[in-house]
Amino acid sequence: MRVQLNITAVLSILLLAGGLRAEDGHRLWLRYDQIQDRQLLKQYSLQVGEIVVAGDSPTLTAIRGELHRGLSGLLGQDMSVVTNWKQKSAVMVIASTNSLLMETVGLRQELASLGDEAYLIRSVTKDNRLLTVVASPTEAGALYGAFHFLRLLQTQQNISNLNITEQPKLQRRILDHWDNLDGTVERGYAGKSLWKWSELPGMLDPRYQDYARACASIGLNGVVLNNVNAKPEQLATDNLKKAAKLAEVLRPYGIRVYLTANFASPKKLGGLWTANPTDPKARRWWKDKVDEIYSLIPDFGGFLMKANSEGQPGPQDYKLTHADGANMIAEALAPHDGVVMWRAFVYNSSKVDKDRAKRAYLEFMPLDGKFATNVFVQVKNGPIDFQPREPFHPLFGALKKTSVMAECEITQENMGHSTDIVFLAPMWKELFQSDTFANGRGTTVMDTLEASPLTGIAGVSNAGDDTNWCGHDFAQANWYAFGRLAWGSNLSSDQIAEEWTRMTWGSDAKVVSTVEAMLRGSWEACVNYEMPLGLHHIMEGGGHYDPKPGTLSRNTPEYSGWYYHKADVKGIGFDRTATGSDAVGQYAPEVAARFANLEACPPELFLWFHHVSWDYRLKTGHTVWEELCSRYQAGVDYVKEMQVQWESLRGKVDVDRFESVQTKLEAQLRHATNWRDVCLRYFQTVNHKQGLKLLADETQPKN
Ligand code: GCW
Repeated sequence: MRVQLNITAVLSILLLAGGLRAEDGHRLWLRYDQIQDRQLLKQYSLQVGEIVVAGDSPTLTAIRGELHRGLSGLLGQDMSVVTNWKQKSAVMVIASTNSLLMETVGLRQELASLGDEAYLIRSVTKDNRLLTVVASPTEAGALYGAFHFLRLLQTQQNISNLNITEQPKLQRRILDHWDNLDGTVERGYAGKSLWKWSELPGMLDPRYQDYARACASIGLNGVVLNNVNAKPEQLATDNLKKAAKLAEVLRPYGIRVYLTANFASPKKLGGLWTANPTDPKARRWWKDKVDEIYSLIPDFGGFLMKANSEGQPGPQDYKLTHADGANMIAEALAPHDGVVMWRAFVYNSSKVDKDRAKRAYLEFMPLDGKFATNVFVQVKNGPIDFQPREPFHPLFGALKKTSVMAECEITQENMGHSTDIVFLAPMWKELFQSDTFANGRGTTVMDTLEASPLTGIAGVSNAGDDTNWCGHDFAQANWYAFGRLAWGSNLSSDQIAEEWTRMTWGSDAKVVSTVEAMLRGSWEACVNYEMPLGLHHIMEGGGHYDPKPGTLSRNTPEYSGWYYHKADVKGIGFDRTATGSDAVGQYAPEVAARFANLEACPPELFLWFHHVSWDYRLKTGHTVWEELCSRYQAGVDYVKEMQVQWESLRGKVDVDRFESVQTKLEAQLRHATNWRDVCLRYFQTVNHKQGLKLLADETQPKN
């Protein structure tokens, strides 16, 4: 034991000497370790000079704290923050259009033209001194600007001639937590909930503030604290007081708190006999409850609601519409400027719907224009349910008179939980760039979100109370990427990956290029080893981790693999063209024509839209069966390649995180191989095809 301790101690000293301190991932991308490049370090120290942050408020205190912590760490010396400029080189933060400092640097006019949360970062020379001005009309914008400035140093950019103007494209950039009051997290794979409801409001976990810092650093400005499968008690006074305490910690970081609400709350919590929106007592109940919330949380954002979906109560229980339900809640929130985010995630049993992909459009299109002005309809990225790859949801661009926000899933419910490395930025980019043809060619999903009267986007969080927040050190990249993309950044996935890698793993050239390369194709790899060519929903029904392609449940076919792939001896795929369910008909004609046409349909979505013979020859030159086999194999090969890549970083990243990622990669390989084998074997029992040369011998499906 003694010897072991000594070895550990020696090892830590060696690691420290080599610049690799022990890491546990809890600092996320805000590590602020000293810059190793000596020349750059010297240059930055001269350029930064002193830090000037004038004024006093909780947000300005947060800015001061972050700049002090960040710059002291990066520059390896205690960087004091002052309130007055002393004619030295300085980083100067200004959070108002009226400050005297603004006059000094001559940016007042430009600043006045910027919107809320926007900021600029400018290099200005004054009296022969370099000033780096981070300025915004709002404190929140100044905070984002300060984080941006820190990021420039973290990613080792040139800071001598800065001319940056940033403005978010979407107003509400929210993380949805599917966290329950008992501390469990639905589809959470990183420990328990971050929110310690049993300790609140008396005790405040220091991680709340770190969470706020992380979110603010990537421009997120809202958090839904609790699960969309909402318990009425969440709105009980005691719990609201706890939520108010969390709101207090998050507020200085520009983050507003939202809650989910159970539609039946007036009954289940309020003791009324009905929650019917036409009942004045039910309406009154919501008004009173909302007033109470605002008395505790003055900047409360509003409610996220899952209604008449997967067994949750809703207005249809009273033969009323989603609009009737949403508008009742919206009416209560309107005087306080709160919003309702009403989810469009609805589907029925297969007795009603032969294709569940169509349900949301069928229910929500007739309601276009009927929602109150403070209601969003929150639409999942695709029409089924957070599958590894889906076409964009047909409601994007179709709802013309309704505010629409997008819902993405950061937590890897269907993509290997916190075991697999799956970098989701390319998936979200594909979504945002999809052409809806809503106003002619070139109206992307992001364009439709931006054009919405209220604008917003939500991501289902992957953070829990694990030390490294996300379970997998690489899963932090998805939280990071979501924030950067929600802001509306035009960065490519590669650029986001590079930023994150430099901030999280360091700027060693080999580390940067290797991690970036691993991330780059990891989503496509997961699609390939789980559900390639447009296959979807063939996972097992509980945990959504393993494959289960072969089931067909009599009572709930919509939860069975077969419902989605319809494989038989002749062919495979879901016919969603006019000869089938005609789900393509829900898209703009140009999009529908592309998806419906066998030649034009992208191979990645082929079996989503078409049922074809196993021998149908694709543009790739392979038959469908050959293509399936080769894609499953390519997915597995990618994981093997990531193992080799990671191994090449041994000694270049800290031991703890190195080993943890290595172990996870081994599990990912088992996971990927299992998917490939189970799926190909199953399909082979159906199509009776011979094994293929395309697959390596060990993996060849046997007849
Ligand atoms: O995909 C399903 C998940 C449920 C989730 C639901 C939803 C919160 O399996 O766990 O419930 O989607 O989005 O409402």
